[in-house]
Amino acid sequence: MLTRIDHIGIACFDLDATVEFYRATYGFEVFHTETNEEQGIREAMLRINGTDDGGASYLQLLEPTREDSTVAKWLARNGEGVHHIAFGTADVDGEAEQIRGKGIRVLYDEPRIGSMGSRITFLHPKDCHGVLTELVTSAPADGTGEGQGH
Ligand code: MC0
Repeated sequence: MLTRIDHIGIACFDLDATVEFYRATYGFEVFHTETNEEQGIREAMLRINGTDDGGASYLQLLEPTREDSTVAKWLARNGEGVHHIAFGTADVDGEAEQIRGKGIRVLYDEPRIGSMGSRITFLHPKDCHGVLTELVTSAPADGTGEGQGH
């Protein structure tokens, strides 16, 4: 079951300037930053709100770290903007399996490591009405109660 919007991924050219925009305009503060070399991005997670299940939703600001990354390619073609949405689930493996069974392309055979130690996979945007869609099981430490048994 998909239980929440985990985050909205926003591609940007200058992470620090974009973080400052969200701070100055809306008062959102950086909750976490990291670089994910496999995905070719540097990111800032802005925590937007807590949810009834103890989880949270984030804005994920993404700056590419290399020219051959998916985000760099997307920015070159589209400019800055919403890059993907991510749904939270306690069972990313099971969800991916079920969705694959519906004929939708799941991009990874096995979930990979995402932000804050989460486990993630992606669905092809061409099979999702133009939206690159991510499935996320958070690491247990983030308070969502997800990630148990992984
Ligand atoms: C590409 N397309 C998109 C899109 N990216 N459509 C909507 N949203 C996007 N973000 C469209 C293109 O416009 C093109 O359409 C078609 O898909 C093929 O795109 P391409 O770039 O030419 O082709 P590929 O196959 O090289 O790449 C597309 C693909 C790739 C979705 C497979 O971007 C991918 O593997 N993405 C998943 C990984 C990712 O995005 N990582 C960065 C975030 P036309 O009509 O021109 O054919 S990492 C992250 O977010 C982690 C850290 C986390 O959350 O924890």
